[in-house]
Parts: sequence; structure tokens; C-alpha cells
Amino acid sequence: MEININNRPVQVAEGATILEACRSVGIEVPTLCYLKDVSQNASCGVCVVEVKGAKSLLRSCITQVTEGMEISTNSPRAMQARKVNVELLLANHPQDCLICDRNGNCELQELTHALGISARRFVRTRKEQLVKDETSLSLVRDPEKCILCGRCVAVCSQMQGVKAIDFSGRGLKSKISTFLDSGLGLVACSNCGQCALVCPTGAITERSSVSEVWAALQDPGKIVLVQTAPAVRVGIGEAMGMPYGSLVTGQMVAGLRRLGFSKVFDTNFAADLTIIEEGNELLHRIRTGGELPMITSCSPGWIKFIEDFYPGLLRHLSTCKSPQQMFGAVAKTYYAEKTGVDPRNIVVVSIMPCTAKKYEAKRPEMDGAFHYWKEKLKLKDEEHFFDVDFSLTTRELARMFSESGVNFSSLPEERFDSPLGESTGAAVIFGATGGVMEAALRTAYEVYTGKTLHDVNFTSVRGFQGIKEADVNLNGTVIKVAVAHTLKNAGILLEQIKNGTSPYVFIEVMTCPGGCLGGGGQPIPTNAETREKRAESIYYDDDHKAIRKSHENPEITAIYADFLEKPLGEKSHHLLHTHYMK
Ligand code: HC1
Repeated sequence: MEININNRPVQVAEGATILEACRSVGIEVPTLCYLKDVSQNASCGVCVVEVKGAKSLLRSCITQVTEGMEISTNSPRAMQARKVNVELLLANHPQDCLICDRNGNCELQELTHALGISARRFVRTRKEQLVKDETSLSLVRDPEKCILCGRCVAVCSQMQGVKAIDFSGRGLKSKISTFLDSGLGLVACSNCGQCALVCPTGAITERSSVSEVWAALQDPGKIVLVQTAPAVRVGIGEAMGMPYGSLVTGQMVAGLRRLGFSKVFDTNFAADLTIIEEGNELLHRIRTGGELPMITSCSPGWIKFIEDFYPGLLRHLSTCKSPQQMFGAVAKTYYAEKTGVDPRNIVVVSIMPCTAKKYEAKRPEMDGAFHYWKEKLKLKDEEHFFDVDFSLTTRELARMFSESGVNFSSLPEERFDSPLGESTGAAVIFGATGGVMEAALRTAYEVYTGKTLHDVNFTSVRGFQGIKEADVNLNGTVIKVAVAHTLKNAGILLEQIKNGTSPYVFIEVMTCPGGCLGGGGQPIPTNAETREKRAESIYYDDDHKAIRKSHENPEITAIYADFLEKPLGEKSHHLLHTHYMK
């Protein structure tokens, strides 16, 4: 349809909102609350425009265009109102931008600058000082910095179906809160961190462990090992100013060495290990009439979700620990033995695209290595250690690079250390929704049929569709599999299992949209465009790997020969598998 924007006739899609119509013809209307396909609660009032014939200014994010509409996005009245609305938000907003986590990447700060606001015109209206919520192992909420845009509430309820946070109070007492105001760590929050990704300010951030990691790196008595998740290599470049989805594995390794890590290892190695254990677990369940469908267990937000909301279905989860945790357990046992290092002196740091990994690392049962050594080294209880000591997000790693003056884009490409650094194409695709399933199928096919799989690309489980399903032919035996990303979609598959209508044998669930590449610890912005670019890089990386099946990774063969002995064996049981909590 034809409408007129800023005195220019333009063709726009019927049914579009004014905001969408403006953006479709390259006219930017700012907003602090709108989130495409998720949040349209029109709370910030920043996107107001003037429409000829309308009595008042209209919020462009919720007003549909009509034929012949005459819109002005930059009339003096619209611009003045936009400015006043931002000034009102600033009245109650702390002025500590210089020391805020989001300094330089804050939508409110950017807009304040863009609108030419140079002074604080309105006085604070809120009487009380709101208290930080530091109850979560993954996230910190600072309600003083909250502008009540509602994006966090929208992603938590609409995208994830979790509803851990919501608006409470009225007027000046309005705030985002948890059930009984008890704090994120005490409610059914999955720790996914999607709220932190969409927050326009610094009101929700990851709980940072950067200073603890610096302290460990400066401790001469410690060997500090670092592992990097599949999706970090396609995210960290963005945080260092490179194009969306840049694949920077080699520079990332070089940068980590320059930060002082003793060894730079790859979570992808542990992803290959997961496939061996999980693939064998699946085949064992199929052959022995075990609980099916079996569901993947590497995404900790998903584990928290099923524990909180569907505890009766926990038997469907694979007992495999996630690759992050498998890595920690073998680093402090296999690697410690191989190198003769006292496990008490090993610090394992992981770099993850995920905020829930922080919570996962501190789950009480994630201390397999401590129990492995307890008898042998006569360890006292107060010497207790976890398999993974610190889990940092991609954003925290970027902060460490910045703090230490690493000039990321000029770094040479370096290789991971051995023996926990070799990995396959199957491992890197863990970072995208459908990747764990595809990696598992590459191995399951060969183990089950004893034949070589020539085309390793299971394209039917790729892509960003909410739930994907496929029939996989294992040499005559057809198994039905499904893949879901976001917890809301996972909930749909769980309801089928609950009702006895699930047709699947194996299900992959990833907490975040797009899988880990869209994780809550990834650079901001993380949106449809960035997710798309990161996925392209992940599949490019897989395509160009010399080895693309987990069971062909020579370091995996070696760890079974030298240490684990066999998949699902005694050591695997203690170090690589876990249990869940109702
Ligand atoms: Fe993931 Fe995983 S793929 S959960 O998305 O299984 O975070 O990247 O590291 O552990 O390997 C995240 C990513 C990650 C684990 C692996």
C-alpha cells in the first residue's frame, strides 16, 4: 500500500506497523522496548510519530499503517516528545555510565547522545533505592538501572515459557520482580540469560568471574587451563569489533595464550567425547528397551527447566554430563595424571556463550574429579574442588582482552594445545540448533550399522525452525528424531511425552534461540541477523574440517585407550555421567 513518510510517498506492506513500515524503507525510528516478534508492550514512548489527522502522537510500534497515511517521524512535536520521554527515564536512572557493565553498549546511553540530551532536566521521583538481586549464580539484576521496557519479561514468558520475572507494583512502585520478590536464584529461572541479551541497559548482566580468573592467572602455584565452547569462536570476533559471525578460532587461541592461560584447550574435544558416550547410551537404550525418547542433556538451562517444570520426565534425559563438565572432569583426572600435576593446583576456566554454564559448574554433583582423587590423595573435605572452577561468557572474555590491551584483529592464528584440543566437524556444530543431533547421527549410524556414512550432512535437522523432525534410516531401521530450540518449544515436545503421543526415539533440546550461538552470554546484539551469520560460520567450519565424525577423533581414541577404557564404562560412569534433581 502507498503511504507518505516525511513528505515522501513510499510503498509498504499491508498490516505493517508504522515502525515496521518506516524501517522497511530505511527510516530509523528509535525505541527502547520493542523487540521484533517478541515484545510490543509500547512502554517506553520513544517511538512516537506524528500522523496527520490524529489527535495525539502515536506509538509507532503498535499502530498499523492505513492507506494514504501521512506520517512524520521527525516533526518538531514528535522529536520533542521523544526527547522528553527519554529525559523522564533518565530522572530515575543512575548516572554511573562510566563504571556500568554496558558502558559503550547501552541503548539508553546511545539514544541520550543521539537526541542531544546534555543535562539531567528532571529530578528523581523514586524515593526508595532499589536493591540489587544477586541471588543467582548466573545473573545479577540491578533494578535501579531498569527502565521498565518489559523486554526481559517478554522473552522469559513468550520465548522461553518460564515466567520467572514479571512486572509488580503500580506507578512509582512499578518494578520487574520475581515471585514474592525472592530473587532469581530462588525461583524457577533457567539461567538462560536471554533477558540480559535484550536488556537495553545494564539492569541484567551476567554474574562476572573476571576478577577471580585474573587472580588465578596471577597465582604462580596454579596451572590455569582454559576450554572454549563451540559457539564462542563465531561470537568473540564480534565483541572485538569484527563483522557478525566472524570465525576466529586461531586468533581466539592466540589471545587466550596472551592472557596467560597455561594451556588452551577446546570444549569441542569434550563434545566429541559426549557423542561417544551419548551415542552409546542411545543405542543401549534402544537395544535393551530403555526409556525412550532419550533427550540430550548438554544445555544447562534446559536441565533446570525440566527439573523445575517436568520432574516426572527426568528419566528421559541422557545421563551424560555436558561437554563443559566432561572437559573439567577429564582435565583434573586424565590430564592431571598424564602430566603429573596435582589436581588441587589445576584451575579450569571455561569460555561459554552461555550464562547457565556458571550455574551448571556449581551444581553440587559436578565434582567427579574430587571424588576420583579423594581416596588416592587422602583429600580432606575442606580441599573440595569442582571440575570447572570458573565459567565466563563470551562477553567476559572480550572484557579480559580489552583490559589486557590485546589487539585481537592483529593476532596470528594459533592452534589448541594437546591432548584435549583436537576436535571434529561434528563437535563444532554443537553450537547450532540441530548440531548435537547431527553429530550423534553421524556416529550412531556407523556404530549401529557397521558401515561407512558417506554423506555426513543431515540437513533436515539444520535451520532455525522452532521444532524440526526427521526420519533417519539406519540401514533399514528407521528412527524418528526431533530437535527443539527455546524452552517453549521444548515444552511442546515434553507435553507429547507426558501424553504418551511422542513418536520420537531421540530428541535434542537447546535452551536458546538458534542453539548456543544465540546464547545469553554472547555479544550484544544477538538477534536474527547475528544468529544467521554465526550459524553460517559454524557449518562452514564443519565443512572444512579434516575429520567430521566424533569417533574418528584420534584424541578420543587415545583417551579411551589410555584412561577411560570403554564408553559407558566404570570411569565414564563416575566422571562423565550424572543424575538430576527433582
Ligand atoms: Fe554449548 Fe555445549 S554446545 S551447551 O551450546 O554441548 O554454552 O557453544 O559449550 O557444554 O560443546 C554452550 C556452545 C557448549 C557444552 C558443547
